[in-house]
Amino acid sequence: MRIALAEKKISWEPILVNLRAREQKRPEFLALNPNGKVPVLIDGETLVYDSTIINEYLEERYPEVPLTYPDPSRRAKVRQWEDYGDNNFLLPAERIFIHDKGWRQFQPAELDEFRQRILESLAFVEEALAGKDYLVDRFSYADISFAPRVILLDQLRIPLWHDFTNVRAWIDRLKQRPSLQNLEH
Ligand SMILES: N[C@@H](CCC(=O)N[C@@H](CS)C(=O)NCC(=O)O)C(=O)O
Repeated sequence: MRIALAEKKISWEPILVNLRAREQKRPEFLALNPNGKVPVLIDGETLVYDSTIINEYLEERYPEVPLTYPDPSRRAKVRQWEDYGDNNFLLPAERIFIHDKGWRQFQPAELDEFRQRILESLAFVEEALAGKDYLVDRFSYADISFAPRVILLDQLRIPLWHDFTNVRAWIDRLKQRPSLQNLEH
């Protein structure tokens, strides 16, 4: 969502929610998102939660800088990548990230499994990127679903296999985008 806002050049102000203090489960936050999770977007009178749905809202409300496609076929491809990225890459990457931060502990075997899942998902991305700069033609929500964590692979201690040349080039390309620089993690 922060990447989409930056790509679309929409200014915004953060309202910080302390997850460790479980502020997301307080009644005043549950009134914004009954699931008790961040992120939530407040845009004037409009309230939207869940990053995928927020991104869809941003696309429809601010279409000037497009991050998906008008045609149903490529639009579906972008959504599939978003879904794949969320479940197969972001979820295990997020767990390693919060383990490293000391917010929640996982067992070594679980961490190994997360790393394995990440590598498997990147092997799939490697194939998909053959001859392409981005997952679906130009930069889109497909890439955004991986971006915030894929640029941190070194920090997550995921060694990229030498033969992952397409993934490496894609990461370099992502890192050059202003929307991905100075992204707070
Ligand atoms: N599908 C949701 C997942 C949101 C989510 O899991 N948020 C995490 C932080 S990244 C959260 O709020 N965790 C606190 C909790 O579950 O209590 C989305 O993409 O917005």
